[in-house]
Amino acid sequence: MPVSSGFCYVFPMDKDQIYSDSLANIADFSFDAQVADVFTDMIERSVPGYRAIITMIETLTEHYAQPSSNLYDLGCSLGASTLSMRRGMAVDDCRIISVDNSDAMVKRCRKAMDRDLRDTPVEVVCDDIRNVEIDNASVVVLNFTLQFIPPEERLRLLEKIYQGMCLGGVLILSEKVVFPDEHLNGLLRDIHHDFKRAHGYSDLEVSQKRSALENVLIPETTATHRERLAQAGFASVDVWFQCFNFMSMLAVK
Ligand code: GEK
Repeated sequence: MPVSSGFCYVFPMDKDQIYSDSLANIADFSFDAQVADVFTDMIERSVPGYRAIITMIETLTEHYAQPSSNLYDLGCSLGASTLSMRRGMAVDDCRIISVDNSDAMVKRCRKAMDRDLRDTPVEVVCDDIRNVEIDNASVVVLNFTLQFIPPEERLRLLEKIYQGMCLGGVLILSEKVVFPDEHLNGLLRDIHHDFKRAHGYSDLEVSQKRSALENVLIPETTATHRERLAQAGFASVDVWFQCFNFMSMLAVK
């Protein structure tokens, strides 16, 4: 693990075994304490390209953070993106606001921020990102969070973010996606499951986790995201990263 990546020293890496035993009833997935305890291991073994995206958030912050502005990490979990923003901070007088509505995540995120020695102030807020005011924002990160918001509420959230951003600010939007072509959609879904098996998840774990997420994580096509971002007001929008059915977009105001 590269020393410069930093977050391996901040977060516990307990192994995710939540779905390893056969469950009689599979409840909807929730970001509770059990998940928060194993979250780093879970997301790294489940989301192809996760670490590359986290690393690039540092570079994008270096490029887009404006002096005396706010940066937002919406759906921050344990704060991996927040720490990347902190590492990439190259201008003065900025503040990072990190928001998550999981109490378990927020508690652990606050501890991780205390252990990190960089000095950009971070406020970790336990709230729904739909309730949080966005103001004077030069960088906004939605790293695999919008997919958990009901689709009919996504435009309103993106409009609010756009309204609260500075001119020249960037939104980094990462999402699991589906594809309009049935064959490619099936292929990329299967390849993603192969990725999970290659990272040690059993067939049972893959299938029970998929059931748990079914009504909770609603993926859309890249075209839908692109159109919605344009509708929210963003002038420049495109994909900068994709690995199988996981992608990340930049939307610049
Ligand atoms: C990372 N961005 O490591 N309001 C606030 N938080 C929410 C909401 C909501 N309405 N819905 C979901 N969350 C992180 C990874 S994980 C992605 C983000 C994943 C939070 C939820 O509690 C969880 O912590 C996070 O969004 C999604 O870069 O698990 O696939």
